[in-house]
Amino acid sequence: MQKGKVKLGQLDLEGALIARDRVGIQDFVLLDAHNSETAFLDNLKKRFTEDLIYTYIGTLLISVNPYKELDIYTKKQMDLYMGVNFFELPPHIYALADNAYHTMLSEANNHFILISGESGAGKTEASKKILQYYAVSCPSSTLLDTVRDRMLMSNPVLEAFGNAKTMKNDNSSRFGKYMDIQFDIQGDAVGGHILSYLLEKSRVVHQNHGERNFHIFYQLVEGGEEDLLRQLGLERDTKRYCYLVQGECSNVSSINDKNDWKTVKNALSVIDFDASDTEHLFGIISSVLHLGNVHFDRDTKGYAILNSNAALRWVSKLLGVHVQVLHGALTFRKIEAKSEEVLSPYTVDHAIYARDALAKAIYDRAFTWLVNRINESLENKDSERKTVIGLLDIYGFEVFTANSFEQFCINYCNEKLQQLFIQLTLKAEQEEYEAEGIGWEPVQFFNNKIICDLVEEKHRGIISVLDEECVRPGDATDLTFLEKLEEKMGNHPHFVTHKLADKKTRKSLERGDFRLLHYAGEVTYCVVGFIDKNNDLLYKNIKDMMRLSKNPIIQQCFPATKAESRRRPETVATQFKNSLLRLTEILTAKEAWYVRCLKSNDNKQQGKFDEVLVRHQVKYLGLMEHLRVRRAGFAYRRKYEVFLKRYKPLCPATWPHWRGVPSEGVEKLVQHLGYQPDEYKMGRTKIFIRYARTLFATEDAFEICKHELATKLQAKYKGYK
Ligand code: AOV
Ligand code: MG
Repeated sequence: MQKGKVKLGQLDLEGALIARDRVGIQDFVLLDAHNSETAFLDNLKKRFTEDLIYTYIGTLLISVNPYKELDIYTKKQMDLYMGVNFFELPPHIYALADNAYHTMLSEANNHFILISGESGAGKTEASKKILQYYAVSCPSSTLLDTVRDRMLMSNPVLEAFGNAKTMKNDNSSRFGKYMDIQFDIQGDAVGGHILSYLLEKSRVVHQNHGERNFHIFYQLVEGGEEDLLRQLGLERDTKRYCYLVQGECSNVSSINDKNDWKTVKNALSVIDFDASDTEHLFGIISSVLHLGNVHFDRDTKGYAILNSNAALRWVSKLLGVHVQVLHGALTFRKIEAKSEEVLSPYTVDHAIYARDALAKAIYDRAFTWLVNRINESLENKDSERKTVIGLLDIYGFEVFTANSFEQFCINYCNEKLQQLFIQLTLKAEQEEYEAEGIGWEPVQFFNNKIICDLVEEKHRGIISVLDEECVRPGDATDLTFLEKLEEKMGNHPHFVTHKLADKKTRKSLERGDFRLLHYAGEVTYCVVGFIDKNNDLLYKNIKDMMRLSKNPIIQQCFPATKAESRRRPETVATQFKNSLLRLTEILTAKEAWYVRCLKSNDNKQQGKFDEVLVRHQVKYLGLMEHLRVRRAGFAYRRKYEVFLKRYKPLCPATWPHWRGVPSEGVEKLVQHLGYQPDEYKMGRTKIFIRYARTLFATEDAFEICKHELATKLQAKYKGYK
């Protein structure tokens, strides 16, 4: 649609909207057989085969992972989508980004883009595309170029430290990320802020077969300069490091660690890391590798003694702690009894446990430090009013052969986001029609609140039961935790254990497992390690040692506290639950946009559309229900006052002033504009407009009218100059 050519009363922009040829329909709202799942899938598949990976449901964007580079993310494409209405061009992630941006500017409010989908579906790629679009397309000034570069460069850095190869995805996010991009009133990107969520730190010391540790370790060992490796005591051979070999796949064909190292080094310099920061950061990364090579033997009494000193010396040097103190902390536990301290020697298993706990703590805290450091470099200190677009990219739903506490947290997080989606689209939308007195046939949907409650409910949910076992003195173990679960939630329709397995899912279950029937599918969790990972305790002498470290980053990661607080720290699951609650609050205060990513197949194979897999995702993501609500519902709604205030120049009866009741003014206005009866409904406080195109056409008319008014005014006042 060309601007300026709109004729009011002829609002149907057929040519641009309905392209029904071989490329399928670009907005499901226009699909004839809108109730048929098969027609829905056919359309997705048809488009996917033509490399058209994006399709709309109204303003929601569906993206199907093509597993190949497409030529649709060029600067030329970005320019094409800039400032253009949603439905004028083929669906694109840029269109969504651009519309969020322009709505933010014109309404001066905050927005967020929720990117969801299971592991490997394309969330991280989508979030990068959006960020690139803002960085490249928003108005620019040299001063702000640094901020943009830093925002872009924060990505490779965080991915290096927070992503890893899993069985599902060669570049899987192992932390959750929410990033605010701040804009000033002119629309310039002026700053950013990142919140990170629960890093999967167990990966530092253990990887399942076919998986890797975090990318940065391999990048450093493969790509690090000779001098640097010498300084860090590293050899250029990932196989020499116990923490890197368990998955037996240090080389991955899709990953070039050497090149990635260069990218990360360059990115670090852009986000303002100086030589000393870099030296200390990589000192820490290397200390973890050396720590993994510290081994223990058994002495005659069965206690742990150090096998060799070489690795230990490097750890001591790089962390800036005394080698004797380190030795002590890894082989003895300090127990405080009344006024004296007693040293109790570790068994080999215990020593390994202490070593691994230290490695995880170091890496996890260094990661948090890194996020804070990036935030400092993105901070905009200017107090001028800013609006934001938040980008949410978390770890997707995942099911492995063995699932533990980490998957439990990740999948719980996905339940929460699905719940938010339901709340904001299916539920709130339908409730609003009711409240506004708009006639409405309710659309049924599966509400996963029941599963969220099962996990998080106070005093009754799985997290509560786990926390109780974690503080119970005496003989609490992973198995007693499982027993408590059986006792408390045995009857819950989404919870299954060994005893109940056959009745509910007809699939047998190991004794130490429990199964949750998640919105996205069944997951069997092994309880081993739940108590320990949830407690996440670090022995006191290890903490004391780290506080005396000479490495300035470690000093910030293990700050000296005056007196160790008597209060028990919150458990990992509870902290995570609370951080998700805060995230929900942050998001619900903003206007939402959705990108739903679908995985095309399980083999990362390009061009393959696995119908069964895609159908399953379409189902559990609630896309059909969303479409039903969208089709029967209204694309836009505005309070009468707001609508009238903006569009009143378009009608002689309302311009320049409408003195009557706002709803009557709106009625006059839309009749003058030629809205057809099926295009809108009048609610109690708002006008509801069925199709986005109606509003867009009105908006275009408004632009023309504004222009005409301005010209008239100019002509009128010319004489006064
Ligand atoms: P995820 O973020 O959703 O998974 P990614 O965004 O990392 O998934 O995508 C996985 C892989 O799919 C990428 O590394 C690309 O190879 C490919 N891919 C995804 N989107 C596109 C695209 N638009 N064009 C081309 N290739 C793409 V996870 O973080 O595991 O939940 O936890
Ligand atoms: Mg990801």
